[in-house]
Amino acid sequence: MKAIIAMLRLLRETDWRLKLNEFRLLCETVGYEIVEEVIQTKPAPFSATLFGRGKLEEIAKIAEEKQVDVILIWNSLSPIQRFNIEQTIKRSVMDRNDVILEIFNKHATDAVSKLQIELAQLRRQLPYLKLWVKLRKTGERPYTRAGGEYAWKWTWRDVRRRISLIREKIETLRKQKLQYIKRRKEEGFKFVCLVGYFNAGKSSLFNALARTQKAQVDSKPFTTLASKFVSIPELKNVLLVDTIGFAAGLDPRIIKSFAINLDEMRNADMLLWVVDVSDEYDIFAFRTRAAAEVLSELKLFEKPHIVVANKIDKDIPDIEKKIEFIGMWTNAPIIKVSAKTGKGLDELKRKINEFLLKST
Ligand SMILES: Nc1nc2c(ncn2[C@@H]2O[C@H](COP(=O)(O)OP(=O)(O)O)[C@@H](O)[C@H]2O)c(=O)[nH]1
Ligand SMILES: [Mg+2]
Repeated sequence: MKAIIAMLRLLRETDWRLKLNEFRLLCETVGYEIVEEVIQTKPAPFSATLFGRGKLEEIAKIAEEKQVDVILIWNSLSPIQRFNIEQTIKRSVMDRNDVILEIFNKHATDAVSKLQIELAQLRRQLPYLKLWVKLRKTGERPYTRAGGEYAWKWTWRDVRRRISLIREKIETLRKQKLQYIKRRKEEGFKFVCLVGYFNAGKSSLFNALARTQKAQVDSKPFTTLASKFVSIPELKNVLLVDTIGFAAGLDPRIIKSFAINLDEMRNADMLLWVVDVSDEYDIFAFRTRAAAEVLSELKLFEKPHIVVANKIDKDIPDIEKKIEFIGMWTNAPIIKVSAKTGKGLDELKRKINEFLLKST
């Protein structure tokens, strides 16, 4: 599928290049062939169309010439923006949240993840669908690839019904999961949950600490969706949890839809915040800030935690500056490790033990 990437860049935005590069990577992960990149710089977005009229027409022209299937927009779109852009460009439109959900969809193999993803998609679709019903001309259909398949045959009332059905199902599964955690805790187990940006190396650490291959490691983003639990040989009664990663600028409603994963983070006895310190400084800062903002929003910094500076087998430029940057968010100890070579893992295990002893 051919696609154009587009972004409305605000004048004050200095990290737009990082955002766009990461977005391109995510789009390519879904399988889109990017044929053109269009950027418009403005002091503020146009509220009804995001881009200016002229820019939209330019995108429409490129789409026509290059036979593009879909327009991938970095900015989060409001329902009216999506509607207007689709009407002008006559192509399906996806924003970064749609792209991430599409990646989730590709990687989801378990029922819980699938339900959570469907919930997130429907929740995003509902306001768009309401708007569409209001504005549509008879006989027309929305460009629904981005909005999801339901819009073709479902009214928003159907969607609402489906949402409450899924929510009930998730609630049941959620209770079961919480029961499981509670039971294990009563048996004396401690939960240690890996958190952090996608690709930081959470699944690799999970495998290295537990000497297993249970977690799938991949250079592609968001391979891990469903959580995995494993015990660590040297640490008695500890269950290590690998779960979904964070991304910059994710719609809070998407985060909320992953209630079961969030429960696991919230109910953990301690967290290991995994940070890839091998990234170039700008990218490191961009990703570390994004992860820290999620952790702070979810009040997870209030939990006992250790920062795991991963990938030290690689060249690490600006390490002191990076450590300082992490220190702006937390006073937690920072342990340098390599999930790949095993360096630093003994110290990490000692530290985990120390923390868990302190908290009992
Ligand atoms: N060189 C190096 N690469 C690593 C290390 N840990 C993870 N990786 C790589 O980083 C990528 C993402 O790893 P993964 O564990 O799937 O990250 P996750 O998304 O946080 O679970 C994979 O290509 C891993 O091989 C490490 O310590 N050193
Ligand atoms: Mg993973």
